[in-house]
Amino acid sequence: MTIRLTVAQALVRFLANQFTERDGQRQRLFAGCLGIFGHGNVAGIGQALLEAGDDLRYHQARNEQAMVHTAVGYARMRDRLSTFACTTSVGPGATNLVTGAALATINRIPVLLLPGDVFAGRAANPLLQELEDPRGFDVSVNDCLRPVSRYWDRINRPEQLIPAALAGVRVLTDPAETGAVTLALPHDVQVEAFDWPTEFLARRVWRIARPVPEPELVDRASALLRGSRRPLLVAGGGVIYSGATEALREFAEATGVPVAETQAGKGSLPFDHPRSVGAIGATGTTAANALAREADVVLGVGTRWSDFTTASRSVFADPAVRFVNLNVAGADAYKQAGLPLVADARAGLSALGAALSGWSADQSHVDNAARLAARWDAVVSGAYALGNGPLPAQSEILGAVNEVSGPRDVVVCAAGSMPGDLHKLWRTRDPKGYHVEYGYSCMGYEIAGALGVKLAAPDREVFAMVGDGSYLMMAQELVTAVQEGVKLVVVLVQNHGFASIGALSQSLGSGRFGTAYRYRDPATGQLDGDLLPVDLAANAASLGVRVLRANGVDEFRAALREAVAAVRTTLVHVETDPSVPAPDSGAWWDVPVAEVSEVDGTRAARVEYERQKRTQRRYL
Ligand SMILES: Cc1ncc(C[n+]2csc(CCOP(=O)(O)OP(=O)(O)O)c2C)c(N)n1
Ligand SMILES: [Mg+2]
Repeated sequence: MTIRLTVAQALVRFLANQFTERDGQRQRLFAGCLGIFGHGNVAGIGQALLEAGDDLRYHQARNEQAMVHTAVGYARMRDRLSTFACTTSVGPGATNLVTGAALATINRIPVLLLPGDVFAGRAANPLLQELEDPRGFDVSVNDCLRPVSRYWDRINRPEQLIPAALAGVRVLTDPAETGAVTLALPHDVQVEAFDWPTEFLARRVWRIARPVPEPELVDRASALLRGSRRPLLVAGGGVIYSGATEALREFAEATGVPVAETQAGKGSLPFDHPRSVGAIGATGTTAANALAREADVVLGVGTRWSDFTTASRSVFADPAVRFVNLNVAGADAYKQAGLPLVADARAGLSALGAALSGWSADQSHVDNAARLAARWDAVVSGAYALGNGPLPAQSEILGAVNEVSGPRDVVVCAAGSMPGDLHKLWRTRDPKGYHVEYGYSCMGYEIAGALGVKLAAPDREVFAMVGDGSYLMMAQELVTAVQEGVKLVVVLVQNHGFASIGALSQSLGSGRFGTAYRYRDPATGQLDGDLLPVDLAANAASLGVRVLRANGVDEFRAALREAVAAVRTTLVHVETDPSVPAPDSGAWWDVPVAEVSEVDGTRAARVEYERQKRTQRRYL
C-alpha cells in the first residue's frame, strides 16, 4: 500500500505519528512545530502544516535561534521524552539555528531542525540567499549545522526521507546520543510528490531504553565505595532526565553518602534533604566543595564533568581520589579515569544500592557533611536578607523570588551572574523546579526557554530570570508568549551591563573594561561616560506584556505577588547593585590571564593564576 504525498506532507505526517514510551507511559515525540516561514519552506513544510492542522500544531516564533531554545526548554522539562520540530526558510533563517542547535547538543536535549535548503535540481541557482560555493554546489549554509548536530542529512530525493527520518528519530530518542537532529530540505524537493509506503507513516513507538550496568563493574564499584572513608556523590542532569530522583534519595538515605549537585542536576534532592550538600564546583557551596576536596571516592551520576562542576579539575584534591561514573553515555562514563558504569541513572542506582546493601558511610563523615550543609544554609539566609542599599543585592532578589514562588514552580535562567548565584543560593524543592541552561550558558535562552518550559508544564508558575544584557539580546519571544496566551513571570534585573563579565574582568586585572552599558566619553575616548538611558520596562510594555516597576526588595516582593496572581505574562523590572557578589565558596575557574602585560592588575592576576593553575589535576 502506498499513498501519494509531497515530501513535506509525508514528513509532517511521519512526525505526527512518532511516540516515545518509558515505564509504560506513552507520549507524542513532537508536541508541534515551531517555525518562521520564508520562500524556503512556505510552500513545502508550511503547506503541509496547514493541511495537518492539530495533528502537528504550528507555533509562530520571532527568531529561529529562539525557537530552538523554546523547543529545548520544552524537551528538558519533559525529561527528553517529547520535543518540538523547528522549520525555517533557506539561508539566514537556517543559519540562525546554529546557536540553538549547539545549545541543544551540548545539553543533550533532543530537537528536530528542518531548515529549508537550496534547489536540489539547481534549475535556477543561485537561489536568493544561496552561498554559491565555487568549489561545489552541494555545499550550502546548512553545512554549518553539521558539527552542532548529532545527526545531519540533506534530502535530495524524496525516497531519502525514509532512512533519514528513521535515523533522525532514533538519535533523538537515544538518551546517550540525543541532541539536535537536522534534516535539511531543499525547497524544490519539499513539494515533490512520491508514493510513500503506508508503513512508513504508521504510528511508531520508540521505547526509551534503561540500560543496566554490567554486574561485574557494579561489584567493583561497590567494593570501591565500601572501602571509602570520605565518599561523595555528584548528581548531574542525567539523574533528573532519567526520573531517578527517588532512587537517588533511597540510595543517599541507605548509604549516607552526601549528595552534591551540578547545574543540570540541581533539584536531584530537595535543598533541605539531610544528605544534600547543594551545588558543587566553581559556583558551588562551601559544603560540597569542602567534601570534594577531601573525597577519596566520587560517584558521578549523569554528569559530564564540565569545568564548572570540577572547578576546572581543581576541586577534587585528594591525590588518590577515584571516580565511579554512572552514565548512559559511554564518553561520559569513562571521564576522569573513572570506573565506567554505562547505564541508565535509575537502573544503575538501584543496582549499586543493592550491591551496597548493609553498608553505610562512616557516621563521622555523614555528620560532618550535615554540619557543613547547615553552615551554608545560614550563609544563604544571610544573602537573602542583606539589606543592601540604596539598591538591593541580586541575592536579595533571588531570595524574594524563592520566597514568593511555590514549591513546584520553575526558575529559568541561562547566562550572566544569576546562574552562578542561583546555583549557590536557590532552595530547590522539586526535581523540575530549577531550570538553568548552563551547558551553553546562552544569553537569550531565558525568555524563549521559559516559554517552552511553560508549554510543557502549564500547571506551574514559570519565573524567567533575565539580566539586562540577556534581555537586550533576545526578548522578542515575549510576543510569542502573548500570541499563544502563555503566562510567564519575567524578572528583569537591571544592572546596566554585563555584571558577571565585569566582575570576572576585575578579578583578572582588566578593570571591567568594556562591560558596562555607558556612553562613549569624548574626554577619555572610552565607554566610561554616563549610564545609557535605556528603559527596558518600556521596551517590554511595547511588546504587549504587563510591566511592573519595583524599587527595592519590598516593592519587588509585592510586584512579584501581583505578577503571580495575574493571568497574563508580567514582567517585573528591578534595579540591583552589581557590586555585591554572592557568597564565595573559594573554588576556582580556569580563565587564562595574559602572560605578559603593561598593566599592574593583569600582572598580579597572572601570579594568582599560576598559583591556582598548580592546583589543577589530570585524574589519570
Ligand atoms: C550569546 C552569548 N554571548 C556572550 C556571552 C558571554 N557572556 C556571559 S554573561 C554575559 C553578560 C550578561 O549580561 P546580563 O544579562 O546583563 O547579566 P549580568 O552579567 O549583568 O548578571 C556575557 C556577555 C554569552 N554567555 N552568551
Ligand atoms: Mg546586567
